[in-house]
Amino acid sequence: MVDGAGKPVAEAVVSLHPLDAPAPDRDTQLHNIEQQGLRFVPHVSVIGVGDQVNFPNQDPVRHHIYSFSKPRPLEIKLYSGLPASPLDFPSPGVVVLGCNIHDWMLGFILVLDTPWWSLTDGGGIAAQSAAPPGRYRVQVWHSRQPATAPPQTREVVLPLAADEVFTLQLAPPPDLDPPALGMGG
Ligand SMILES: [Cu+2]
Repeated sequence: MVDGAGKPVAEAVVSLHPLDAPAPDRDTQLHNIEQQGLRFVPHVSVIGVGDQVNFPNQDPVRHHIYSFSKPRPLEIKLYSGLPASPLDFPSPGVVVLGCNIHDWMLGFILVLDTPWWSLTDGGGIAAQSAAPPGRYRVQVWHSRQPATAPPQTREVVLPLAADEVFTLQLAPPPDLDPPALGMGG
């Protein structure tokens, strides 16, 4: 995985979607996305279709989190502590999280309909050895892809005859730091 300048891209999510057979069944899981230090932790979560997510608020202030994303619009109005129940994510896609109170808060949930995915490392490399031989759609997604850019996809046959190279155009890193307090003026 490289960027426009040919440099390795870390933390891209590479997933394999089988074309010849349905993806295997898997047990659904419960995930946590905390609000901690006025941020979403983790900043990026990868979950499976049908999984559930809890949004525990660890901060001493209330948050009001929302998403307008098509796969899973959501809103949890001003709350402290643990919301009454986790939310389910029945459709694949990218869910962008925000907070009505704290404009800089930004988080992502990538919902995948396959168990075969991995993250690129510091060298831009992702390896996947669990998927059986066959035809797959490879999907590549990164949280810094421009919001309007869909994940990149390509069809491949496993086992690969040669490494596949993807080039991603990425936006600059967002500023996730809460504004400095007491610096008014
Ligand atoms: Cu907030």
